Amino acid sequence: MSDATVAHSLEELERRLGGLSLRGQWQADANRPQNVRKGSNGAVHIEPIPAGRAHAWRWSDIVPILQYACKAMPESYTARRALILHNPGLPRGTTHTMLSSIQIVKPGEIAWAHRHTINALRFSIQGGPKTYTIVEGRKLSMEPYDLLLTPGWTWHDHHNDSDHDAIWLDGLDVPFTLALNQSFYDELGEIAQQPGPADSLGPLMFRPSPSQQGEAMRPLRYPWAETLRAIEARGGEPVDPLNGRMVEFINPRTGGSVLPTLRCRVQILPPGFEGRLQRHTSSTILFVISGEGSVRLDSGDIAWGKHDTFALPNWAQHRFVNASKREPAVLFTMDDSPILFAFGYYRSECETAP
Ligand code: 1HN
Repeated sequence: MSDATVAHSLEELERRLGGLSLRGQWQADANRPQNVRKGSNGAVHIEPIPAGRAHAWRWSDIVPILQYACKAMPESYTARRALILHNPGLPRGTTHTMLSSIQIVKPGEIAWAHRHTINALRFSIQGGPKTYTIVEGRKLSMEPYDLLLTPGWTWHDHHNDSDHDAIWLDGLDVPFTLALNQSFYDELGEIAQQPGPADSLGPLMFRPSPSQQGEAMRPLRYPWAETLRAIEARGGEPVDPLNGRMVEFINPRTGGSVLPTLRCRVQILPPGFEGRLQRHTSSTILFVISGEGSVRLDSGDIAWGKHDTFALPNWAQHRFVNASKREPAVLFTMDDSPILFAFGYYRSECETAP
């Protein structure tokens, strides 16, 4: 019997494709979760389902478990004593692109020197002039609410020469870098780098990694005192109905985000603020510096207070609310929008004015 006389079925086609390491476009990702909507003319419209869950990690839960971790794991230099804020709706990470952890370094401890292609930052919570990170030989002190950068492939080790526990929020592009399969990691082989003098944007004492020559001349520490000054200088500007007031940390060399993958900002919600409903394709991790409020989502309200951290998935509808009529709420935020801007993926929507 010639092939032309045999019935041609889709089932048989797909079976044959499979045997040839081929796949029909119509078969691709058929089981992938996504929002599919049909227009009145039957046309199909697809958009993402938010990746992972909106979730808050309470400072009141974090502090005792950090103390427990110090007892259960006495030396921080065997590894980073960092508790990862694991999104309950994801296989890894705090959002699908970013990972945050809360790290504690006890008095006298050193978290030893390493480097990785993963971009990282720290937002200091508890620290002082004797708590510092050495990044490419530059000694960066960690006072409360200072922002410190360890751009990809820069050596970094953390030190606590004070007599108080040092605690900070880490922020890294771990899930994004792993998804691209670009994770390289080196240990220095010594506990710490030889530091230069305290960082003042002065001459660099440690020879930078070749790929980081350009990073040598940029600030890697954004002291809170200066951030506060920038916030105060912007105090008279109109309040954005979505986000309140936003002050962005920028890389002065490029005018862009502080890290190639992560944008950092401080968000101020004035007393009584109730933001418009909005969503965007970037995901965000927010840390509460001061104040109390909530983020209202389709799934309900998530309340937050001082030093809580929360994750906001991409494309999740939300509005920001400051619960206080008297005090502003001040949040440190990091998001993955630079990745989306770079490739033209960034989109946002908001409720129009009432
Ligand atoms: C890391 O290198 C640090 O250097 C902190 O302090 C947290 C979480 C995942 C992967 C690497 C650090 C981290 C991390």
